[in-house]
Amino acid sequence: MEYAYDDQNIFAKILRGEIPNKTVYENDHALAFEDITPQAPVHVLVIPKGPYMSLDHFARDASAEEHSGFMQAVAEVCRLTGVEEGFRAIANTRAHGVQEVPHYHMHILGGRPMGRMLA
Ligand code: IU
Repeated sequence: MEYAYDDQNIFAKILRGEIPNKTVYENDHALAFEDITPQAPVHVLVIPKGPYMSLDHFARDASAEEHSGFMQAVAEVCRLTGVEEGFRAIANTRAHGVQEVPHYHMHILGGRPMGRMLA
């Protein structure tokens, strides 16, 4: 499952500071920022700082420290946005998953009840 990471994708540019973002939380291995087109009162994207295109690439290739840093960012986003009543985490993946930006990102959606959704 080899892949070519496109370092000109928009999230790579955000990570390099070439494009501004509304940061919610950042650590050594992950950045969390507000989605530019929010689909819910809380809509935050959590991305790793490493060059991973999709969830399965990150799961396979990232180090323990990167995994830990990413999940710490998820936890901080949940704490900071106050989604105690629940939320939805989504990782759209490549063509069938309708992934638009080819840098792995986890959507955290909350602040209202989500609709039932499997596909
Ligand atoms: P995807 O289908 O999971 O790849 O969704 C990409 C998300 O990135 C989508 O919700 C966009 O609104 C969001 N986004 C963004 O926050 N900032 C941007 O500059 C761009 C897309 I382009």
